[in-house]
Amino acid sequence: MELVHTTAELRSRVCAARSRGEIIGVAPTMGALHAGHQSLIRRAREECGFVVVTLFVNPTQFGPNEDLSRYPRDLDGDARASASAGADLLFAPPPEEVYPPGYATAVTVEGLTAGLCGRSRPTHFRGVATVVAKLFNMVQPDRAYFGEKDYQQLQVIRRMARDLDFPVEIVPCPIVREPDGLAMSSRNRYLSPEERQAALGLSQGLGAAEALFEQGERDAAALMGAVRAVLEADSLVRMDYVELVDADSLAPQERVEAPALLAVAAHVGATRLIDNTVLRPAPESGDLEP
Ligand code: PAJ
Repeated sequence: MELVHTTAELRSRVCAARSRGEIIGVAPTMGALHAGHQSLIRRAREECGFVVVTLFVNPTQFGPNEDLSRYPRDLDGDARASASAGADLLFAPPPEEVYPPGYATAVTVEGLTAGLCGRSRPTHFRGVATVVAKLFNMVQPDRAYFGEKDYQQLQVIRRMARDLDFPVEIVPCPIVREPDGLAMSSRNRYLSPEERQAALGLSQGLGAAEALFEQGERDAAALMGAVRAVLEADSLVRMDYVELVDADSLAPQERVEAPALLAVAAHVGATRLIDNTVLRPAPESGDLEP
């Protein structure tokens, strides 16, 4: 695997691969790579002839009081993790390569960004959409791999790619979890042992709601209440939101009648974590008739 820092080097490697007839895949990341990121890289390796991992801690998607300055950075570890998952190229640009002096352009996706994480992080998705648009133009991938862990981000990027005619297929990848259920996240390394234990409330709350759903519960308030009850039981956890929304439009729902996203965000100590699950009602038995 090769490591490059400039767009010119990146372009020359990608052009060479494309002229060999390879399909180009990309997994955009902010580094501090874990098995969740590696699942995206492995999937790209299976489906593409040339796999690019991008590593850029994007300042524009962090709010003023968020964790930009202390976000974990480990280029050597990330290079090893990318290579072992099968990447061909790691692109790690410095900030001025992405945002040169005088930079003045942004991409805004309306609607999908208003609720869920957009409510408490009002400038976040504008930063994400802008940098992902730029990364798509820099890499010019055929396929781009994103995790369902950041479900709203995935929907925002799908919408942007469609709206702006990026010739890229967005490939969603399932959430990778620790053995006890905690969704893997670069931010998990901020957690003290007590907070790490408390953080289990997110996946356990979602699990409680999933169990109710399996028993036939379709009422959003009851399903969200099951998640809240678990989170409120732990004093180290401060809930940001629990919401049940349509899995495509992200519009709030009162009942689960089509695939619905049950999403949670909470602060555990000073660390903000998110998790989600998609609840899929079985088709009406009539739908199964030939
Ligand atoms: P980052 O948080 O580093 O995540 C990079 C990618 O890995 C995202 O698509 C994310 O959904 C995926 N991912 C993270 N944890 C995962 C897990 N436990 N299971 C499956 N996939 C997981 O998301 C970003 O960076 C940035 O916003 C970015 C898209 C790179 C733009 O800056």
